[in-house]
Amino acid sequence: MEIQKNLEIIDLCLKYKNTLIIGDLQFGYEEYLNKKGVMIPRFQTEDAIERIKNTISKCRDLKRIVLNGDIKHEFGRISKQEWSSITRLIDGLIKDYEVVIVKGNHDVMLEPIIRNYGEKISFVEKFVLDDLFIVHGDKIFECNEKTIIIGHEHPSISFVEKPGEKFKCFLKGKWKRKNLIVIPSFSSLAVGSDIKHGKFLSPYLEKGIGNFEVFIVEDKTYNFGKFKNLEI
Ligand SMILES: [Mn+2]
Repeated sequence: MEIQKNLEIIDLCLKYKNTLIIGDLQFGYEEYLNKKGVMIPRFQTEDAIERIKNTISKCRDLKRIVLNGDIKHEFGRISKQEWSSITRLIDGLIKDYEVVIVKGNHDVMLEPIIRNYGEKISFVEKFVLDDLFIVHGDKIFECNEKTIIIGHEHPSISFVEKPGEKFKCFLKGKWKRKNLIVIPSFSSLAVGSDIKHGKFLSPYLEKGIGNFEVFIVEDKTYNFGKFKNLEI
């Protein structure tokens, strides 16, 4: 589904011309939970890599992959699981694509991994693509482009009929006079924070999301219209 001209939602990602933009992967989240005593099996990396491959297979003429921050979960250190997951993913991607990693707030220690790849990868605070400005979303950057794309927020939504179930969603609205698009988290474990609670992490969303359109991703993408008009 086209969320705006030339910008298409494909599964949990956004495609613009020959570039695919992927939201927060949060690798290493299981290891972190395991350490906290939550015993869940470690399937996240397999899931994510399969899902990325599947998404890529739906895109023609792809040349570039942009990972929009929070590739890893833990702050301040790199766990074994994160190191091997990130290496496997990047090894796979750089064979066929130019890879751009936009720095997220959890990515403070990502440099040692990325350094191994030399110039094949760009590791940046922000990435400009024609009139798109891609940033993680944990802090505001000034920009001249018309459309800002962020992750960080992990938007999802639940409905009264099924209060226990959350659906990942894209959000599209305005920030100042620019278009703002929020990509859901790509992680199968971090389903996301329910946008109904009205508390937002990203400073780009501090004025609320009443006028934002909600696009839910399930078997396909569903446009649910404006958030303020939803009966939930
Ligand atoms: Mn983040």
